[in-house]
Amino acid sequence: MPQTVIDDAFAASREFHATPLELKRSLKINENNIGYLAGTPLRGRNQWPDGHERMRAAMVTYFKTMERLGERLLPVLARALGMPAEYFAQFFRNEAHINLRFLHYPPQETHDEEQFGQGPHTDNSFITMLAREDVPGLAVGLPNGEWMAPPVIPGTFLVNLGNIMKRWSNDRFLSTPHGVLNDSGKDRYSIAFFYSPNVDAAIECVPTCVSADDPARYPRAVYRDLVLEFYNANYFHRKDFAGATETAGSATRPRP
Ligand SMILES: O=C(O)CCC(=O)C(=O)O
Repeated sequence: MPQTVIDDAFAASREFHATPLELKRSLKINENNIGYLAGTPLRGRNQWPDGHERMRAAMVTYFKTMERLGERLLPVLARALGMPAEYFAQFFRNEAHINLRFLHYPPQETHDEEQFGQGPHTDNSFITMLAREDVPGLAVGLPNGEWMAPPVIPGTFLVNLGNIMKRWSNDRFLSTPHGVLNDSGKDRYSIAFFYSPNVDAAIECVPTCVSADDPARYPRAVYRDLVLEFYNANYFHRKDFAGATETAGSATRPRP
């Protein structure tokens, strides 16, 4: 991943977040989290502001470059679970489900410890690749319940495993609780690339993670249904919003 693609994407994100509030409001997140196309849930067109062509191009280039990176990670993750290298590719073919989120956390003026930039949660993706700059704020939850601030290592992404990986691996790989509290006094930007299978993929615990002693904890499920369930549980703007569920396994303040 060339550093210029990342730098241009951060510049594009700053450009977007600096546009007037009315313009951003006109692109309000919708029922599909991106928009509907031909009535098919989770297949949608992005919403773009008029003008800002360079911004749009930088974001699209970033998206496409990250998608190739995601595809290259699939064999590594399959082998890590003892499966043939090509195993996961079939589930990501003909459009993986990808959300790219350009995040802006203004400095928090409050010292209220419950006032998060993003509350503790796990992602619903297969994996999430996070680009960060040198402004702290992210904390990840460790299995012992402590929170740590992962250092920003130049030239790297932070990779969080998501709930789909947890499900597919029958809990051998857990999804990472994380949250953001920007008390740095500066604006913080990050870019989260949520990489998940095709919405029609049937997710079933992989055979290497299931045995007589360790039976499957999850039934076979179509990824689209899992996403819609997650959106309805977690996003207020969904018409079927059912009320927040605990997604992080812990609701404690992330403490770097
Ligand atoms: O901004 C960050 O560092 C984390 C982003 C994040 O947790 C998310 O979007 O799920």
